[in-house]
Amino acid sequence: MAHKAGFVNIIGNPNVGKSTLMNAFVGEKLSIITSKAQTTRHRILGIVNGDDFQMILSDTPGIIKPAYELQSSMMDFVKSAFEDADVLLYMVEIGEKALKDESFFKKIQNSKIPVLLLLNKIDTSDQQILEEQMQYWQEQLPNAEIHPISALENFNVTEVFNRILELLPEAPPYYPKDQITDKPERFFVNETIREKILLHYKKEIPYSVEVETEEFLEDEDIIRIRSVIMVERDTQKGIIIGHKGAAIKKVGVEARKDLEKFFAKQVHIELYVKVNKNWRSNSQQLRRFGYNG
Ligand SMILES: Nc1nc2c(ncn2[C@@H]2O[C@H](COP(=O)(O)OP(=O)(O)OP(=O)(O)O)[C@@H](O)[C@H]2O)c(=O)[nH]1
Ligand SMILES: [Mg+2]
Repeated sequence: MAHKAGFVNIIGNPNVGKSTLMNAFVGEKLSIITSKAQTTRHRILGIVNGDDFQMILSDTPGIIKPAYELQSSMMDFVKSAFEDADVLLYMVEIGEKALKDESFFKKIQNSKIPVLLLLNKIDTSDQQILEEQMQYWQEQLPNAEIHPISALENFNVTEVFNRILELLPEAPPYYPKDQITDKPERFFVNETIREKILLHYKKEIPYSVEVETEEFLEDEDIIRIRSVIMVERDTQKGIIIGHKGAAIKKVGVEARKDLEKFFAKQVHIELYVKVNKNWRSNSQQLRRFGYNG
């Protein structure tokens, strides 16, 4: 049988469940997930390999109207995902209307490649609402094939996966068959720490934070990590650290637990906080952190 391979790019509004779905397909927690919008900031590849196929999924940031340079870079990742897709997965959640950014929506409507509209979170809905929603989206996007799913509860996920396989073009693999992502180990350390910050801090704090791992030393039975939590202003530094260091300690403990699972090895993490004034609007800093800038 001929080998199939292609890029399957997941796009949609913030918080609809894009990262949850990619992790479900890959079977690994490659992307962090929280109930806050703009959890994902990068384009992250998740590669599913089979004997006769390679499905290269892309998780992308939720589509927003950018207000500062970091967000513009995030939207550049989304744009790039339109450019190389062989199959587009447009994810919406129950109850939502069209994309906040109309130009992106037009691109989906005029797409020349197959579009699967994934109506997610149907576990929160009933049959009548579901039917109304299916009809609504069919009218909005007559070119799309609609699949109701629950990425969280794994409902219809395998069926969608098999449908994507059918749509993949014949091609040789793009990546080595034992590779499951394009991102280095340090990226997952940074993201895991950022996830704990999204979970434990309020308001603008998570959005003002970037994490950089300065040291990643792997021994036979332990990985020693030192990471910097970067904030935009002095006042935020104190908030991250918390009373007697309790808040940052909690971040470290929880991140360590996740990373021990991820790397299947004992992990030691040292965290500290640095002020990097207005890094979100500084193209040089953004490039350093892996954004196009
Ligand atoms: N009830 C329900 N919740 C879901 C489902 N899929 C995802 N969620 C929840 O929705 C929230 C957002 O999920 P994410 O996967 O982070 O969403 P995202 O689209 O990647 O979000 P951004 O990266 O911010 O754009 C999390 O709290 C998930 O647990 C689902 O099928 N049902
Ligand atoms: Mg995400």
